[in-house]
Amino acid sequence: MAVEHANILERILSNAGPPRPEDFTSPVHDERVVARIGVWIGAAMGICFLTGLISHYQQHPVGWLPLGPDPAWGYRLTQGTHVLTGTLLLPLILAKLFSAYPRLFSRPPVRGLVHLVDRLSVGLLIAATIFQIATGLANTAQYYPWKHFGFVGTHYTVAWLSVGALCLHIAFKLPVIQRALGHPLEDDEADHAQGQRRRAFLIGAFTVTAGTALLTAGQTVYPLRRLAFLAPRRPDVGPQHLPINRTAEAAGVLTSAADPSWRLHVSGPSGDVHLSRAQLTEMTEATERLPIACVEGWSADATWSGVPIRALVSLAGGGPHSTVLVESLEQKGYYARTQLPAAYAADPRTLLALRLNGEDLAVDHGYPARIIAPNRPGVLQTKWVAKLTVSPEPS
Ligand SMILES: Nc1nc2c(c(=O)[nH]1)N[C@H]1C(S)=C(S)[C@@H](COP(=O)(O)O)O[C@H]1N2
Ligand SMILES: [Mo]
Repeated sequence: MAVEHANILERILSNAGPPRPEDFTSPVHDERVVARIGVWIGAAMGICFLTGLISHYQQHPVGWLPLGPDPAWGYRLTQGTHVLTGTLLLPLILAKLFSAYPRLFSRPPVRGLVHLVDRLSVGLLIAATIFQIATGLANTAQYYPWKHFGFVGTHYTVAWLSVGALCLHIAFKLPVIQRALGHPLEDDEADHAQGQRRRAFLIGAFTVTAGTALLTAGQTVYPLRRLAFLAPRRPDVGPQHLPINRTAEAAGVLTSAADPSWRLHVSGPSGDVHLSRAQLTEMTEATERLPIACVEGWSADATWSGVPIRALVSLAGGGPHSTVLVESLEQKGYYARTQLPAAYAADPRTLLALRLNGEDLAVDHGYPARIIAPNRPGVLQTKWVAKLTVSPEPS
C-alpha cells in the first residue's frame, strides 16, 4: 500500500496526469475481493429493500397487499431488520469502494455504448445507495434536516432507483462475478503473500460489519441491549422502562394532558359520548403484551392495559367493519391524526391503553390514553388521544 501511495504521489508531483489503474499495486484491489464483498452487499441490500417495502406498505396501506394485525411482532421484525441491514451497508460499501476504486481511473473512460450504460449504472448505484444510507442513518438518529423534501417519499423512491441500478450492475458484471467467485484468493504458490492480504482484508471487513451488527442490534434484540453502543436508543431505557419518541412537552400537550376535565370524545353512528378517565377505567379492562416498534429501528415489548377499541366502537354504534379516526390532543404534527383500519379496530388486542407495565401511563407515553395495536408502525400508535370517530358499518 505504501508503494501504491508513492507511485500516485509521484505522478501528481511530476504532472504526469491522473493515476492509472496499474499505479494501485495493493493486492486488495482485485476483482475476487470486490466480488466477494459484492455478494454480502447484494444480500444486505435485498433484505433491506424487501423489509423496507413491507414496512412502507404497513405505514401506507395499499389495496393489493392487505397487511393485518398478525403477527403482532411483524413490524418489529421487518423494521428492525430493515434498519440493521441498512446500517451494515455502510461498512460494506466502504470496503467495496476501497477495493474497486482504482477502476474509476481506467482509460479510456468510455469504450462504447454498453460500457457507458455500465458506468452510468455504477454511478447511479453508488449515489443512490449513499443517499439511502445517509438519510436512513439520519432518521434513526432522529435528525430530520429535510426541509425541501419528505423523508418517506424520497427514501422510498430512491430505494427503487438503487435496486434497479443494482440489478443492471449485476447483469453487466455477471461474467466477471462468475470468474471472480470461481477463483481462490491466491493464484499460485508465488502469490501466497498477496492472497493472505486479500483474505485479511475480507476478514477485516467482515469483522467490522459483524461488530457493527452486535453494537446496534441491541436496540431491538433484548439480550444485546447492554451492547447497543452504536444505537441511539435502548429498548429498556426511558420512563416506565420504555423509550420515548416525542415527549409531551415537545408535542405541546403538557397542560392539556394533565387537565382533570379531559374527556374522551367518542363519536359514531349512534351519537356522541364523552368519557372521563374514571369512567374508562370502570369499563371492561384488557391487558396485552405488545411491542412498540419505531420506524427508527428501536423496539420494545410492554404490558398495556385499557379498554379494547372494539368495545368503544360498539358503544358508538359501529361494528366489525368500522374504521376509527384517532385524534390527539396534539394540535400539529404528522401523527396527531391517524386512521385505524377495520381489521385493527376489530382486533381484541387493540387497546385504548390507560396503563403501562402496571402503572398509569407516564405523560410522555400518552397519558391520559393512547392507542396500542398489534403489528402497527410506532408512528401510528397515537398518544394523548382526545377523540375517536367511528365510521358506520358499510352497507
Ligand atoms: N400524538 C402523537 N403520538 C405519537 C407520536 C407523536 O409524535 N404524536 N409519536 C409516535 C412514534 S414515532 C412512536 S415510535 C411511538 C412511541 O411511543 P412511546 O413514546 O410511548 O414509546 O409513539 C407514537 N405516537
Ligand atoms: Mo417512531
